[in-house]
Amino acid sequence: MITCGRYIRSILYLLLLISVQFGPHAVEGVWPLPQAFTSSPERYPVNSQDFYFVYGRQSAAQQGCSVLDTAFKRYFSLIFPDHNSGSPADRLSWTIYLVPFCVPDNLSISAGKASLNAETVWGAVRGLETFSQLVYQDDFGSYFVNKTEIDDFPRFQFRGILLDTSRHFLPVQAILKTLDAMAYSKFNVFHWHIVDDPSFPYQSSTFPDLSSKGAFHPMTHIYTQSDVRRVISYARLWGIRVLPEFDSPGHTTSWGKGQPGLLTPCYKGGTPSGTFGPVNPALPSTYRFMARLFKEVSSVFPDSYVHLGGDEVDFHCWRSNPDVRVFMQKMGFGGDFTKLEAFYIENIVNITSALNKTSIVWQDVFDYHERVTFVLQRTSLSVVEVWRAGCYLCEVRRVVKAGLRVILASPWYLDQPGPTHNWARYYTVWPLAFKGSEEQKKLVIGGEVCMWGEYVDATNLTPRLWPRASAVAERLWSDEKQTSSVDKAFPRLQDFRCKLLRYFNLFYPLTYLTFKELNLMVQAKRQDAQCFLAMSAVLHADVFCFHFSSRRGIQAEPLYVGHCKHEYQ
Ligand code: CP6
Repeated sequence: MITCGRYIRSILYLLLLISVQFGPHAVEGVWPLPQAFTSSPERYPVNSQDFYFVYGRQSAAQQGCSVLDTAFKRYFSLIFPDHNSGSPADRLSWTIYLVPFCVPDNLSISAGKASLNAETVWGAVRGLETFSQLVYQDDFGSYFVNKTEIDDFPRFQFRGILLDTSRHFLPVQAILKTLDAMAYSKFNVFHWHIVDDPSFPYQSSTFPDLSSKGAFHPMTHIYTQSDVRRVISYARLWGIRVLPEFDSPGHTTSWGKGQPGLLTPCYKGGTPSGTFGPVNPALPSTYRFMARLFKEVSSVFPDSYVHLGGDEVDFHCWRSNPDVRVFMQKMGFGGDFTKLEAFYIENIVNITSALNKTSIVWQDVFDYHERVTFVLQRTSLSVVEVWRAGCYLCEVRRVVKAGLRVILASPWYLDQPGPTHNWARYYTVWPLAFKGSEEQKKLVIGGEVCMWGEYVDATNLTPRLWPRASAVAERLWSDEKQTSSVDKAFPRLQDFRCKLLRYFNLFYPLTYLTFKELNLMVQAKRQDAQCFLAMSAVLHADVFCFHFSSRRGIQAEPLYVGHCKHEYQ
């Protein structure tokens, strides 16, 4: 059996029944926009009864390639949600051959057959997504696909979404749903900010007390080892990598309960105040603990990257602690706590690189000290994630000048709702608009949507992410010149939102409301969801629905109201 390696080339044939008719240019409905395409009004009916996904004669991938076997079943159901005669599994016929030559990633649909050439199974999964978006139904429910030729590849290799499962616990189901939606927009990295100050939901096999004492609930609000495996294997089938973040030395309050002695005791007036600060960088036991934790993390999470955090370290507590100050003197750091932070991160980077992991850090680590920059360059493997507001492209430029790779997050904080944070704001970001050489620009490996969890839980995650995150997806996938106009993108995004609703196959009462219903709700001054309409020059119509969130009162969700065929099914 040939397994699905990264470099296996595959050719799939998507067999269609032929009879030529004419219909709309469906390629306009593909989101994110492919790099190159031609489409024609010539259209072919697609009938679920005689539609087959087949491995190509010369394909290196074959039945038994779990990624593509499951992708076939999944996309069959997504394309034909109403197909009910026999399970798709029974209907697929398989023909498997080896590809002896290199083919570009290409999707072509012409009379009689659609074929998809991809260099890797992941490329094939993206191509299946594109194909599924090309199929549409007419007013009578019949399926069609237009004659189309597409060559496609992503602009950036890192297209991530961060979910924060510490501020609010997100049930595994909510994560899996997000992974589905990520695949629809061709995101390929799930950055799992799994633990932080408020709670430690990761159930460590080495240190079970971390979650039994540090989670919101020791049984229900945790991710067991099998939960984590499930998320990773589910993500893999969608071609999504799972990048775990164990953020330290700050953002670790919740670790303290299950690991006494790890955090720095803060002092007030010469005596311990009873509160704790960041991880204690002055104790050898800290590094023994972190080495054991990362040893576990590196075997549980198979990705070659790990996120070490390193952001927002508050020096007050370190400064108040006499033992930390003695350590500073001993190390010759003087009163410069950035050197202490640098020393700490250097040790953690050494621990993770000994485990063959490439580390990613928040920009603070880069900013703090040249010494750290030196270490990161020496390992020459690290990536800096730029998150601070302000002149973020200035920061990107500084980082690439130092020869390090960059992930851009600053302009894409989708946890912030409100009228100013609309999709167009996220769409009109130009990640490479800084002065630099071609080589330096290549160091920008991609970007990331951050969904911090202070005001987000499973009830509002989906509407806060989609369709706004899709705007970022197009910026990270598509050619910038072809996608620079918000006005041109708007009808395509409206169309894609309808596809998302159909895909989700969920009933979101708020997203399904019509203008009339919303007006009625406003007039009725409904307490649970006071919605009002806002006309926007760019968007024609944005609807902002206000929820009472669990923490800090009212939050606004910008939604896009337009009529979707599937709305009331
Ligand atoms: N949590 C962690 C956060 C943030 C960061 N790290 C954050 C800071 C400022 C804003 C949004 C999020 N909530 N661990 C910074 C990377 Cl505006």
